[in-house]
Amino acid sequence: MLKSFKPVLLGSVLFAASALCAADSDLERVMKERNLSEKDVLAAAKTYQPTGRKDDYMVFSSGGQSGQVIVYGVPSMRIYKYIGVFTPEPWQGYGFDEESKAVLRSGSINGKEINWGDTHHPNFSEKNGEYVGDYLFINDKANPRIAVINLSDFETTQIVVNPVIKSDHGGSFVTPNTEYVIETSQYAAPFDNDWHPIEEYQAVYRGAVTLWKFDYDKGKIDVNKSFSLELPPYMQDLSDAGKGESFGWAFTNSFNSEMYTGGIEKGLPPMEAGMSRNDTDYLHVYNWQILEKLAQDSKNYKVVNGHRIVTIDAAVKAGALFLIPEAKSPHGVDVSPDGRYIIIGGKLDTHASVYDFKKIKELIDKKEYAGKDPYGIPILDMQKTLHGQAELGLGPLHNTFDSQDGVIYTSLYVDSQIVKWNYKTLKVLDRINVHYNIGHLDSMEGKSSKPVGKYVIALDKLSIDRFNPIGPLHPQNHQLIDITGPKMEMLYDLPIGLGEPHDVVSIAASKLHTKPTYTMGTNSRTGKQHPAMTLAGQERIERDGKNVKVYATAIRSHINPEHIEVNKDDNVTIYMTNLERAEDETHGFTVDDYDLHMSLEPGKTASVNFIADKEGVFPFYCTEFCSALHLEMFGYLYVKDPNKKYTSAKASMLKALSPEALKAEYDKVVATNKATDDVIQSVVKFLKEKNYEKYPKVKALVDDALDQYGKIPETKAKADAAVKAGDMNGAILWEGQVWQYLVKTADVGLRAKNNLIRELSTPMSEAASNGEKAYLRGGCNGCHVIGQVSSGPDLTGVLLRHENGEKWVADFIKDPAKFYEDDYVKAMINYFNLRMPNQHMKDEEIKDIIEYLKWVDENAGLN
Ligand code: CUK
Ligand code: CUA
Repeated sequence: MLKSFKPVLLGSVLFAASALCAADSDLERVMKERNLSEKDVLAAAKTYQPTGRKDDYMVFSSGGQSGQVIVYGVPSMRIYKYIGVFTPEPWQGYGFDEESKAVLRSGSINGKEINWGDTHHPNFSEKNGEYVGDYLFINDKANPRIAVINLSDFETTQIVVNPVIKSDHGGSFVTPNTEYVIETSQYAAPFDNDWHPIEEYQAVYRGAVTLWKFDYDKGKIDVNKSFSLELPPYMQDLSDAGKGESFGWAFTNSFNSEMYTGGIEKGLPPMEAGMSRNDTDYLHVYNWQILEKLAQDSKNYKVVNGHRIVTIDAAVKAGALFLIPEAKSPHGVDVSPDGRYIIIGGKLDTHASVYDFKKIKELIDKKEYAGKDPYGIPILDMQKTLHGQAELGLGPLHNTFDSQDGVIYTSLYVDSQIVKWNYKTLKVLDRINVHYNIGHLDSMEGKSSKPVGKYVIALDKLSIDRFNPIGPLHPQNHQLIDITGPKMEMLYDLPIGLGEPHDVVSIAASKLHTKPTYTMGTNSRTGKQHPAMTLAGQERIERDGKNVKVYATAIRSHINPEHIEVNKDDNVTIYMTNLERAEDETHGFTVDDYDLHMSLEPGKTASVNFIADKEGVFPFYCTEFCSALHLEMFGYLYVKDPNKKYTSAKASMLKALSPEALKAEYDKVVATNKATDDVIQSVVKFLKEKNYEKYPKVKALVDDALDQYGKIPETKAKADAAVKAGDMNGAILWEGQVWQYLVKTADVGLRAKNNLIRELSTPMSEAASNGEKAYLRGGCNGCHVIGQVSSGPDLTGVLLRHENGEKWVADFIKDPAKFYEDDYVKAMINYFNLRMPNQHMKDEEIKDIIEYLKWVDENAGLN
């Protein structure tokens, strides 16, 4: 097996240039030890991201019963974030600070707080049916709601509650220019909130599709401009918006054309039997552009709970609503990228049905109907609208598309397979087993009007035997499949340890434009400046009767104020602004025992509010390990009962230091500060000489460093004043604070310097870059550290050290043993007590390494 392995690897990207004996044998050994086949290693090579390498696609997965959204990368399948959406998420402070609570609580239903959600279908904002990485929408099936997530910071900014339906499933689907977000009911129920017995099912219970109007510039659903369309109680299911040819239309499945109502407890056959009795159910076809107009005239709609519902009658009269029979109890409905075909998974049928919108439109235009349903909705003939059916296997559920014309992938729930087929020719092309019981699937940007394909992700419901056991509740399994070849290839299993995701959407990473930090004082949930933004020097505590407002700041590494004193039962609000401007310098904030938390990314202002109903002393602290003095970043909340008498204990137990000892300590701090400042000055000199202002990223870091540095004079003055006043204790503490600022300045300053060096170094030629790779592959860096003497000599300037240096170095690498008796080399061997080994480099590699060393020399001045 290993024999045949070599040529495969030689041809592969990973090892193309290598072919070093050492590398091959290491690889073979690891493969043997870990029992990996060639295919495994190839799959690893297709998914592995070396440290620092970023993913090509970002995947947004519904979090199922966790009520959140899970974000991971492709091809690495590394998880990046869990976005709090319908459920509190403490890390982000979601549901624990006031700003996010305002969002979460706007999802309360009829006054009841809802703290969980069943998220099913995420979707991106679209332009011309193509994904735009500005917003993500997701539905909550259990408590019919839609959430808006702003993709500039991956935060949930809005939740709207559906005023008329009681559960949803066909959401959140987006029309091609994000005009509307579609939400369709699942289980029919009365629109109003009154009691209606099941006998009134056909008369009063209803389904509906709600068209939520999206205001793109505001990034918000406009509730007042949104409306619904009344539908019969057929148990509507998944939906999709038309595009291209079918622009303006939308399609929704259903599974209870029987209008069966169950009653197992009364001895009646269960729902599942009654609702799968008919051979066909109904595909709902409706035109949102016509409905939009109908919703402007009150004779076309009724108002329930303050929301407009266009009636079935009005829609039918205006030619905006039709039904087409579809094979019984279908599930997924997906419109092809060009909008011409509508593909429906059979679920209880082994077929997928392909409807041709052209044919549908013709029948509509000719008003050629096969009949009417009991609600007067015209029915179009199934056979006359079908392009055809393809026999795929057991339990076809969902579809996703490829970049190749006509190619579609369909999940088979019962067969645990993905079928690749062509919806135009109706031919099956390939199938692959997945593990197990797949629901949705998604190719890259697979449901947009321009699918990329490349990979398919299979969302498997079951994962038995795939992963280490973690108890009876198993993770879901998201499998990554390579679809670039004629045969699908399994690459990777990702256990999802948070809820049962139903669907994912994926987008090219380059289409996401996230902000690195917030503009100072931003309320991240509104995107606007927070009215309580507090800048350095504005920290204060304001009291108005029982209301206490604390305007606080956080910056490495202190919270200001550090002591907050309130009375029992005061209504306390702490507004906090993170004054940091550097990326990734997040602070968190909590008050012990009060069930509060906020996450403060750089520039953010957030707040916590609580009734100080418990007397005592409560530490508050920064919850992110933000600096070497993070543990010191804390303070105390004192809650005092104003009606109680307290006895005081002895104030201090420490003996005072002698004046000499104090002086010695003071001198030591001052000397340390001087030394630290020297380091800073050398960095500053380097930065200035190299015109750091020209590089925005470096400039941001330097600005941040100077922020810290700028606080020194004021602090130093306090130290000097303390010396003058004879308060050596105070002087030592203030000088200590000066040191804090110096250290933070140095920390950020050095980061700026490293950044600048990267900016300034001349770009590597291809040869030099290959040379660096060969250098690293050969393990040269094990002994030689560039810019530094290590267990071998520094190679900076090595080409200049010898006459005819390039040739000398090349010969030396080729056959070091030849030089062992050479005077210079002998001296080196003695000094380092090591001999340069023969790394069996090929001539081409040696040539490249020389190029690399030239590049090192060119940039030597930057160290
Ligand atoms: S649904 Cu769950 S597998 Cu909500 Cu799209 Cu089909
Ligand atoms: Cu700020 Cu830890």
